[in-house]
Amino acid sequence: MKALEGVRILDFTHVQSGPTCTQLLAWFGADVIKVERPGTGDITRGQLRDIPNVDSLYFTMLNHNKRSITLDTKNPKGKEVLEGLIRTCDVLVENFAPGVLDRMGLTWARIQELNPKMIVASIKGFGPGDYEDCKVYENVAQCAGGSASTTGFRDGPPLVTGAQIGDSGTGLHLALGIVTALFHRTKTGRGQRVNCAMQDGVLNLCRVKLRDQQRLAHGPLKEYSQFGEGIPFGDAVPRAGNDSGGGQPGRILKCKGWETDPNAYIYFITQAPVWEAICDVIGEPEWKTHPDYATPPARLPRLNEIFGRIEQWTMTKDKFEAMDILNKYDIPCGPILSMKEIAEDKSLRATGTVVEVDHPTRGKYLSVGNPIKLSDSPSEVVRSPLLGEHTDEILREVLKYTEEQISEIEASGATGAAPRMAAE
Ligand code: CAO
Repeated sequence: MKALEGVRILDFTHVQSGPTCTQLLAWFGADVIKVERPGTGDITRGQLRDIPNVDSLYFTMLNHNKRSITLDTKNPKGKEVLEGLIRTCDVLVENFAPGVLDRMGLTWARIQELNPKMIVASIKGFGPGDYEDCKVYENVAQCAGGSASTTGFRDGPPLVTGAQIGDSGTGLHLALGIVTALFHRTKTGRGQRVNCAMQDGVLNLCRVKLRDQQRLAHGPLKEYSQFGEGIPFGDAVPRAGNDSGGGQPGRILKCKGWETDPNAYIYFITQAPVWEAICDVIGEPEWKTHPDYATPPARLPRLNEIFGRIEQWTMTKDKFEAMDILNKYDIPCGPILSMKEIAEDKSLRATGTVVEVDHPTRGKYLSVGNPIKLSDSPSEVVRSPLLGEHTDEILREVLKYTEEQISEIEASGATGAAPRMAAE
């Protein structure tokens, strides 16, 4: 039995943030029913397409293990079906723009009237305040949540990161909120609202930078390379390049082949307890006792020189050779892996973190499986649904509609045209 078996989710999500959340719940065994607009469905089905007329990887990689029903919720019959689903589901998850759910007539009061046990989980760009009505995408959240101003190099512009901390990050936060509300409901018998703002989610992931903002009031941030370079700090946390965000200084260093391979680099951390081993490996044994290098505070103003010397050593090894040598001494380090290397990584395949999925119109593709491993409830990745693939099944099995009722709904246009089939 899967951990969330028996939990039914009305998935009213689209694009990335909400679908990330409901995909996780589906992997844990929840029955996730994705409601999509007839004809187009989730807009990502057609975005960034690599194969004509086939659901994009953007969509397929975010919507595994779900069922799809097409429903025009602005059609009276469609609304009726939607309300039927609200009565039978445990959780409604949505990430529409602010006000959309209310405009559909689905206010919190109406939902509670239909199903007092229902949990309503929402993602918006911002929480209540000046920007509460704004539509938001990933990079807006990264910028407003403190990530962009603290990412990049000091002498360059703010940078967004490829990690989707605004979308997928907030989806993860929401999933935790939902299971927490489900747990709470076992005691209270009542549903509640779960709200996650993308700005808040990003800020939560940038918490160490708010830490540094406050440390600035008490002096320079000595672990930032700009300290050793003698460059004064301003009144806000600066961009720190590849400096480590923790108390153990670290940098990205070149490895053999860096001139031609953009990923021939290693992240190297000069953790204090292994300093002596580092000195031996790089051929500077006298640094173990030299007052300028022997202690962490003495090293802080000299980080550029120290990492420059370590880099002279890493440039003589490829990143995997360097890893093998450094790991023998427990020196924390990590290769810069390209997506190609990750896609081919045997361990990630073996654990199901990278999985090959077969899709009726696309064929085989790679996806990221569930990164959260439960020993008693392993996740199996099932291909994403075709648009409206389960419309009939849901009307019949979940809502218990008769053939006559189904024909009536179909005739009203509420469910749109028949689903696209594999052969078409
Ligand atoms: N049947 C009929 N109408 C439907 C429907 C259905 N099945 N599903 C959606 N709609 C309608 C909605 O009712 C809404 O109509 P109105 O504006 O007339 O009320 C409309 O579709 C569009 O909804 P939207 O405003 O949410 O969509 P958008 O493409 O304009 O905006 C986005 C997209 C992401 C910017 C916005 O939804 C948003 O800000 N969401 C919250 C933040 C968020 O999650 N951002 C992350 C996006 S990437 O993961």
